[in-house]
Amino acid sequence: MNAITGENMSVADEEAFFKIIIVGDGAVGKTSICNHITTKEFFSDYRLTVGCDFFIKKFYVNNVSVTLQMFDVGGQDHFARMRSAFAGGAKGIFLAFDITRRDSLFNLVDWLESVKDELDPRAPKVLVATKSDLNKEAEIWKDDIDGFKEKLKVDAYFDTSSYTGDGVKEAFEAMALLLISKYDEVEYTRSAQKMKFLEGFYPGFKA
Ligand SMILES: Nc1nc2c(ncn2[C@@H]2O[C@H](COP(=O)(O)OP(=O)(O)OP(=O)(O)O)[C@@H](O)[C@H]2O)c(=O)[nH]1
Ligand SMILES: [Mg+2]
Repeated sequence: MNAITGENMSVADEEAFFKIIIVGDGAVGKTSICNHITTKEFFSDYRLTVGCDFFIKKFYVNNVSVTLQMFDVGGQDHFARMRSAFAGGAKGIFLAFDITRRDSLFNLVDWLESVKDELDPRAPKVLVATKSDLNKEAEIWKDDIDGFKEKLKVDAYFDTSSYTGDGVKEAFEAMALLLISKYDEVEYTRSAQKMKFLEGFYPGFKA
């Protein structure tokens, strides 16, 4: 039993917990993908994210329970100054672009640049193409995407649609797997993260 938190540490130790961020231009479908993975709801009207939205979802990969805390950063320009603040301490990043808007892929270079100093250097990068149900209106071709996979040095790529649900679960499960493979177990358990937090409040604190 931990004296300060009053919790049985051995229970919390079995769970992984990561903060991740999802970035990309306004209206590419970042909030929609988070809505799909958490509640399966789809809203056809556009409700722009003011500042940042927060979602939480638990996955089971390789017998590990992985909780992802998702920071869904508003993509419209007027929120640009807040971006790096929301990215602080993120352990992984989704880079999202809309297949019907060519600029949204090219702008991911700037998006990554604007948050990269706040990310853990090991943070997995998962590139997601959104709105695959609208592929008749696509403005982006496979060669463009292959070029950006290299340029952004992404760890994985998925075609997704929050409307049909295609590829969404796969993208999040891949992120969860990448996270547990890139970080040491001692870093990602809830208890380890709580210890770090407590050390900040009680200098010299030891479990
Ligand atoms: N057809 C289709 N429309 C989608 C899909 N994903 C999102 N949309 C639509 O695209 C619009 C923008 O979606 P959002 O999820 O709000 O976009 P966002 O990236 O969160 O936008 P910001 O919060 O401004 O950064 C909405 O009208 C959604 O219904 C999809 O997979 N297919
Ligand atoms: Mg949004």
